[in-house]
Amino acid sequence: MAVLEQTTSQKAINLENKYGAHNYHPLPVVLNRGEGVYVWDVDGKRYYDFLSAYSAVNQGHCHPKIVKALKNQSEILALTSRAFYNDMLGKYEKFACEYFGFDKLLPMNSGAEAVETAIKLCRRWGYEKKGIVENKADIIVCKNNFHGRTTTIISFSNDPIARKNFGPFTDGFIKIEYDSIEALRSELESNKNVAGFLVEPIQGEAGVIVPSEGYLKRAKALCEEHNVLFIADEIQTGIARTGKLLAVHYEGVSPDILILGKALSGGAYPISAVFANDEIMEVIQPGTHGSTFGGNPIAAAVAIASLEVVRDENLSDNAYRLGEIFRREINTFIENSNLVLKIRGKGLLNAIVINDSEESETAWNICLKLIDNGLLAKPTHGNIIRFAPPLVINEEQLFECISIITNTLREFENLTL
Ligand code: IF1
Repeated sequence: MAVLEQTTSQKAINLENKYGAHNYHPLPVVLNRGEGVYVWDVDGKRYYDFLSAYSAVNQGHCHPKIVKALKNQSEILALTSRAFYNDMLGKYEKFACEYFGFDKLLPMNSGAEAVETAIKLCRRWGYEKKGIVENKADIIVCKNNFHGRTTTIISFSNDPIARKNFGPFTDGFIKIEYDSIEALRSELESNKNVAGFLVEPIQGEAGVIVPSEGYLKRAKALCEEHNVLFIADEIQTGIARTGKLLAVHYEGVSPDILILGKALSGGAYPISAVFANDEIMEVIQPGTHGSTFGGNPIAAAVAIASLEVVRDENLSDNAYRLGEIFRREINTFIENSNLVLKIRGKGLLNAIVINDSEESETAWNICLKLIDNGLLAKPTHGNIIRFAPPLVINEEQLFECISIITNTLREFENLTL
């Protein structure tokens, strides 16, 4: 290729750099096609996708059933707004409520919107049902949480990069240590204005932090004891990703409020939802909340198809079984490694911890080498790499990816750390 001719990749990167806000630092790969567990770059190179758009593409890229639902509905009726009824929303609400075991859902679009919705729902319940003095409600959250990027949500983040120069922030949130029942008990016993406890069943962005066995069950019991809503943010861990339909199901926990997003659409369309039973959801009355696109006919059709795929293709069982294999094989590698300290996760939501500082470039450099070797993954911190393929991956493909990952890691083993 002529030296002066910019590659298609370079042109695409230059366009984004020139015309797009620089709110991300993507890995240097330009994708133009996705199918199942694979994506291709503009030069025709194929990769295994081990990020799955942060667990939005659990059903695999461009799943034919989901694409068909998207195309069909978009040619019939795309958007009515909620000023009118439509023939798809009620069907979806019934299907999804029975699927997850709740009386009602409130349909939104992005994950952060659903988290904001859950916060409003919890606060209003606190005032109107629990009797907290208005504007005094507190919601307990965990340190190192990630629940989205709106101003209210970053108000309770402790990530300085996500917060700096975005103030002033929203009051009414109390941060406690994650995975600490004592910290939760202490706050609940001393503070009668707590309306809810918002928690990720596994902290994704923090580095796939899996809490102690029994943490979620005991936290739910404490919330019940203190008349506080247990709010599960399953936007990343939900919909079969961890080997159960919901990560809270490992401990038999039924949240008072369930927040879903991402794989509710299989990556085809922004769809999120907040689930609750009537005694909570009934505090929402006409005019108290809404969204132009929330609950639109395309979202309804796509979400039904996406959830049917999870059920019909047994994606939870597949994620559970292949996750066990993945962690077993990587742990075997770790036994003889100075580079990798541990692997942690459930189902097909896993991460390895590199024996280097959070500020190091090691994880990034490993991901660059993984790109050369045909697999896409991204560090979640300087020393942690998340591995989360689409849940439709089969055993043969998983073993090929395990080879790619371990062979790539070996190239970094002899570096002085
Ligand atoms: C980014 C990671 C970050 C989430 C949980 C709510 C949301 C997310 C548990 C908000 C979104 C995405 C956002 C994306 C990168 C990714 C992410 F954890 F998955 F890796 F950022 F922490 N609750 N997570 O994971 O949903 O509004 O994005 O639809 O913002 O960089 P959203």
